[in-house]
Amino acid sequence: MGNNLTRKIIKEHLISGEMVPGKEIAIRIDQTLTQDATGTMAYLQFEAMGVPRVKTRLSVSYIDHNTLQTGFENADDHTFLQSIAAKYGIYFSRPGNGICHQVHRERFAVPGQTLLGSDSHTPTSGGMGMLAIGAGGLDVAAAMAGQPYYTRMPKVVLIRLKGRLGLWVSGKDVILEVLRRLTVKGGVGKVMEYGGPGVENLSVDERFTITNMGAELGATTSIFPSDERTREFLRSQQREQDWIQIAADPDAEYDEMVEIDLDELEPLIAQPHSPDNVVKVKDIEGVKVDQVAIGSCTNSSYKELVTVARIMKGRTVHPDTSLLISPGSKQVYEMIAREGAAADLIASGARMLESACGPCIGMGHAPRWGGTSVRTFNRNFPGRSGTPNANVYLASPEVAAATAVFGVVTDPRKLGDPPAVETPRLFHIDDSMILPPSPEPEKVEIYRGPNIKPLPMNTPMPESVTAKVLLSVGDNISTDHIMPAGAKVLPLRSNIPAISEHVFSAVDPDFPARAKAAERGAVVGGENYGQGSSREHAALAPMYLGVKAVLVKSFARIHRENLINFGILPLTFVNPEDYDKLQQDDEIEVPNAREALKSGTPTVTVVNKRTGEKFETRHDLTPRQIEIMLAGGMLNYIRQKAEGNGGS
Ligand code: MIC
Ligand code: SF4
Repeated sequence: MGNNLTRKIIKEHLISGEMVPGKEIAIRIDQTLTQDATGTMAYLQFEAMGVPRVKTRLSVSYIDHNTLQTGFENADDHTFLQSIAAKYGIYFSRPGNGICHQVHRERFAVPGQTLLGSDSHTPTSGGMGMLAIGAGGLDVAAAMAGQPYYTRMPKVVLIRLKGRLGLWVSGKDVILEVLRRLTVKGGVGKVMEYGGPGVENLSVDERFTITNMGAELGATTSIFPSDERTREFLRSQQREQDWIQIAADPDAEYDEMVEIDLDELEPLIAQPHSPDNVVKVKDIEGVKVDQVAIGSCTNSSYKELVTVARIMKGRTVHPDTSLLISPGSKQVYEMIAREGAAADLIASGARMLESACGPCIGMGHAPRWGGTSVRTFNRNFPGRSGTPNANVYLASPEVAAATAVFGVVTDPRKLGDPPAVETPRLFHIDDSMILPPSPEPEKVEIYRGPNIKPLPMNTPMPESVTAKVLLSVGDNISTDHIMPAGAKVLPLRSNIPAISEHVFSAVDPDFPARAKAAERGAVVGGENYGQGSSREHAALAPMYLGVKAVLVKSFARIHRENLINFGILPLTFVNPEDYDKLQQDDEIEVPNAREALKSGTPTVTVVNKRTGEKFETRHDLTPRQIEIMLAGGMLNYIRQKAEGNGGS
């Protein structure tokens, strides 16, 4: 039996471990990317590792999230990041150059290589046959220091595509259909590998939309083969030399298979408040919409924005709606400006934003109180838009544009024939906003603004772990619930003491005070706890507040890895009913936790001291992760190892 594409790339990069689903593997990382909201922590951690220059083939630091600059903090972080990049051998994509995933796929992604990024949408580059994985900043820092990336060997799911998309149906509808069928936890522990005869009918841009939003399935990553269309794309970016053909063997084996007939898809839309709450647009037509936002790393290609411009041409945005456009990269922005499409958008009343994440992460342009926003983005978790009670829908640029015209959710098929827009044969290439690292790194001084506070450290795990239950939450809690982003909180990403005051703020504003009073806390949750962003602040800030353990029915992958990296015990209930036996303020204990972890059994017993009840939980830590937990997190573990080596 032949190999699938995922296994081929993993095999080529395997450093240790067995390629058996669920077992820990270590893979070599060729490229890394960071963005400014996770990057400051990642580089502080990289500095702490004492490595003079990155050891990857390529590392890029992007400025794209924190660009609102309502105070000095963001700009200080940008200067810090620019100096770090110059000193340590990292390319620096300046603010204004675009969103990391859009720029990376345009200028850097390479088929067959591996990419680790401190952002959960890093899998976007999988659209051209790269194995691209999102992780916490500490894992990315370790990769820059030359360490392999440790993760569990995923199962590989074949998403077999056949047929061809109809008029007004796009890549966004493909991934919304996958989400509708598999749900936001359907991809946990899996790679979604696209194949079948329908692949060649999808443009590379459509593939990027699909791999981008594969993050919403909780998947480790998503990947397409690299074929002739990939070659054309790379040629149009003047990078044909980076192309290789890479695909699954014709007789490749998969762990699971899903089949999608592209001919049968219709325009789809995800309703509030989850990306898998998907229905046909025609079934909810007429919902009044206050705001339409087009852009983000999911749907910002040249072709999409020109299509939107053609729809808006000669029309005015509906009086009850506001239209926002945030092009994903300078390349796209400059080209739609030169082509005239940007002028048509401006003439229609669209509000042109800079090339950055912007409203996608609540950096400005929050909808009105209780308002409705239709966005081409990838997430619609409660509060993420910056308005706690806004209703956010996710759809394609075509649906969004039709909605902006009529002021209500609209099926674009109503507009007649779609505009004929071609993908350019040659993009405008200008890398002048990407700064190469300094040839004289010893002369580079690192700039540190007053908002950059030292990284807090955890303490080694005590013999028995005791904690007070601070909060019990339900299923699908996202990192936007645990550690919100948005214009108020994002500037604090480099200041853990300050940002920790916002942990769970939308769920329970008293959480930080209660956690500090308890000194040792625990959080109880349902299924898929920690879905969404890769932000390690959702582990680091609770750790700072004294959280020692999180007990849930199941975890999202990146968040669980982040908890381990910062020494917080991630426990899952062996019997999910035990979830109901824990209440806020209960005192719990994991007696002899150190011994239990060292003994190698995957379970530990938890005692509820209020009721005296005992129940079993799984930690499922690998031997390496057990060492990390005992040391009180990855940085302590690395230090201990370094001291151990130094002493011997
Ligand atoms: C997001 O889309 O949630 C973000 C903001 O890009 C995050 C990263 C972050 O929180 O900084 C992500 O997806 O990982
Ligand atoms: Fe930026 Fe939104 Fe993409 Fe995250 S999902 S990288 S916030 S555009």
